[in-house]
Amino acid sequence: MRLRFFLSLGALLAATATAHAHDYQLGELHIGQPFARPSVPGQTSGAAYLSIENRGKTGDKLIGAASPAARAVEIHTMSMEGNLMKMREAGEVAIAPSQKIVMQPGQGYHLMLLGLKQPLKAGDKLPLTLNFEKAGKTEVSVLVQDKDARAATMQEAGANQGQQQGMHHGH
Ligand SMILES: [Cu+2]
Repeated sequence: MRLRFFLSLGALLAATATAHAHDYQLGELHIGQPFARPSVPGQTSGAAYLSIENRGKTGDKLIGAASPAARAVEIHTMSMEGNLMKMREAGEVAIAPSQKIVMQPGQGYHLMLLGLKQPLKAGDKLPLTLNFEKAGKTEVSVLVQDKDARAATMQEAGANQGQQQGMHHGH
C-alpha cells in the first residue's frame, strides 16, 4: 500500500514536471514557464507569470507585452503596505546581469491581462509577446493552470485574494 503510494506520487511528479517544462531563450535571456490562473466568472482581467533570467553581461529591461487574448497587457507589481496588498503599474522590469526575476501570484511582478476576450480556463494556452529594450520581441505560450504544488507557496497562501481582485476591478 505504502509502496504503491510512493510509486504513483513519483509518476505524478514526473508527468507534472514534463507538462510544465516550456522555456524560451532570447539572446542572453532565459524565459521560464509562463503561466496564468483560471479566471473567476465575471472577471475581465487576469494575470500571467513567468521567470526571466539574464545570463549575459549587460542589463536589459522588459518594457512591454501584448496578447491577442487581452485588450492590453500591463506590467504590474504588488507589495505589502501594512496589512494591504497594493498593486501598481510598474511600466518595466529591469533585469541586471546574472539576475533572475521570478513572477509569482501574491507578490512582486505580474503581467496584467486587461480586457480578456474570453475567460481563462485550465489547459488553455495564450500567445504572449514580450518586448525587451535590447533583446527585442519574442512570443511565448502562457499555460492556464490551476493552483498546483509548485505554485502553492507560503506567499500565495498569505496573500489576500479578495483584496487583490478588488484592486483589479479598478482597471
Ligand atoms: Cu495587476
